[in-house]
Amino acid sequence: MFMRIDHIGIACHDLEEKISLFSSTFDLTVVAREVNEEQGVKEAMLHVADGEGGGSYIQLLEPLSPDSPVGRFLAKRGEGVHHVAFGVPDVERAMAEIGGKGVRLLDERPRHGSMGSQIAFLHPKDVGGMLTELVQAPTP
Ligand code: MC0
Repeated sequence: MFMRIDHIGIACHDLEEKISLFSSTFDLTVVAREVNEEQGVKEAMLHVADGEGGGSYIQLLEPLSPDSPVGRFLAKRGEGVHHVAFGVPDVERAMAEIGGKGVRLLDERPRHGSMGSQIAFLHPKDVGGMLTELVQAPTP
């Protein structure tokens, strides 16, 4: 079902500061930046490696407001790993398969994600406390 780890999402208070930290510490390059109003985030993707069906990335996330998923996470838990995203060939099929196993889907339909992807989230309480994202990369 999963082709690769697409990205690790990291919640932070100051996107520019964390871009500098990750770029200089790990020698990573920012390949995309976006404000995603629907998800309530300003984010940057730092390329790590290429794998089957696409790349893998560190995604840095700054909330657009305290009353958003990442804003609430920061208030409750502080900065750190917010979610793990897996690359899938077909996000709607993966949602149906995983939802059919009793895992709660946080999205009724795929939503717009980084770099033109289609994404959907699974409830962290149903998968061992890990907020999980499914990512279908855009067709080249
Ligand atoms: C909350 N919980 C988490 C969590 N966020 N557990 C693990 N990882 C996280 N990131 C836990 C809380 O501690 C709490 O457990 C329970 O889940 C309910 O959380 P809450 O405090 O009520 O917080 P809410 O209202 O924010 O709901 C959490 C939920 C929400 C995961 C349902 O954040 C959500 O729908 N997230 C999906 C969308 C999202 O995260 N978007 C931002 C990234 P206790 O035990 O205390 O009850 S957008 C993105 O990443 C895009 C741009 C992309 O990749 O392309």
